[in-house]
Amino acid sequence: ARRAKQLPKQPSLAFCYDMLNQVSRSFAIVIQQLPEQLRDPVCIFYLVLRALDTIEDDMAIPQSTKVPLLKVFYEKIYDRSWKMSCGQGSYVRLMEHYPNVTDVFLGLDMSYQKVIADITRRMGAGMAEFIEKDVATVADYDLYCHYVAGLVGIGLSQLFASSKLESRQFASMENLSNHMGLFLQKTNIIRDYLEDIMEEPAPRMFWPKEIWGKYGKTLADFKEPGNKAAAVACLNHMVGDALRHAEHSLAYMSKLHDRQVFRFCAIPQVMAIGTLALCWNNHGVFTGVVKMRRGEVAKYMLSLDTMADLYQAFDHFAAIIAKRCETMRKPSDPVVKTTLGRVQHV
Ligand code: PS7
Ligand code: MN
Ligand code: MN
Ligand code: MN
Ligand code: MN
Ligand code: MN
Repeated sequence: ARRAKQLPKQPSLAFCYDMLNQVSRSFAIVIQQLPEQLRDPVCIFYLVLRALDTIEDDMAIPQSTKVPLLKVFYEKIYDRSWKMSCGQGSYVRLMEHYPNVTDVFLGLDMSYQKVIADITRRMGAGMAEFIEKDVATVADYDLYCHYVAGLVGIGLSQLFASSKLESRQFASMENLSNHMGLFLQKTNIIRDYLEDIMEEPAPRMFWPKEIWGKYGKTLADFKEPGNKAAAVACLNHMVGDALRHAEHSLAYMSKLHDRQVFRFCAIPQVMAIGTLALCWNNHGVFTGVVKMRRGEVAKYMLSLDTMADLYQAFDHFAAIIAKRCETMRKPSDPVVKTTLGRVQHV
């Protein structure tokens, strides 16, 4: 024990937190605020899924290699020698030095390892399914988002229950957990329109044709200056759809007991509704990056501790959306009307 104390912090663990800070500013902050028993498991869960997503996103990997790899990746997370060169930016280093993630993963409690491996298996299989098919219907859209984000919510709930910090019911709250993930993921998909359509060598789009088909002939048309009105109408339909999940995410968070776990869950959800409020009726989504101001994000990071704080934040952004619905040229438009109904409901 004396020797262990004198040694530097486990180098693989240092690598993992260093990586987390490089790849995600916002998750890095909320993960590091978690209670100690959940911090490393959630950090590793994040990095394992990031690695899986790096494979999914890398268009240089031929489909014939990628599909089987996505399906077996959950086995590689136990293999101390597994690594790969792929991805871009900081993800290259994550993949090259992946054995550091494996080292920390293999030191986690078995119950945590099982949850992480099971979710990774299901996500990889789902990603593989959507490599071979497009997101066409709203049902496809919900299913793709279930695979890449709803499952994260389901896995996190299982980790919360395993840690005993939250009640056992979290392990079986799949429906509400799924809504938590869908709310975040749909916000990311809406906001990333331009980034994803400009993707080289080919765009990767997740907006369902069942929605955009009502407004245009192709998704790429929406960024053309001549199609502003249709683009914004489509965007509003997408934002209205994402807001379906808000009331369920509030119901989920009302069941949490631990203050730090609550903050971990609530901060990203508030950023999501804040981002949706910014996106509503905002043509900027088609020309650049729409992002909440740093100061506004910081304000919520500092003071989101109770359900009352959370309702206040949701009300604030819902009211912004409602007000902008009411001042639109056609507030009687069905998309505007349903959205208004949804934000008045939260
Ligand atoms: C709290 C019950 C384990 C914390 C957190 C890496 C972010 C990458 O970034 O468009 O535009 O390139 O390719 C529910 C996170 C859902 C998932 C999905 C909340 C792991 C996160 C791998 C549930 C996050 C949804 C984005 C798949 O696709 O991304 C509670 C922790 C949460 C990771 C996210 C990410 C997909 C994604 P980008 P893409
Ligand atoms: Mn990605
Ligand atoms: Mn992806
Ligand atoms: Mn994205
Ligand atoms: Mn992005
Ligand atoms: Mn992306």
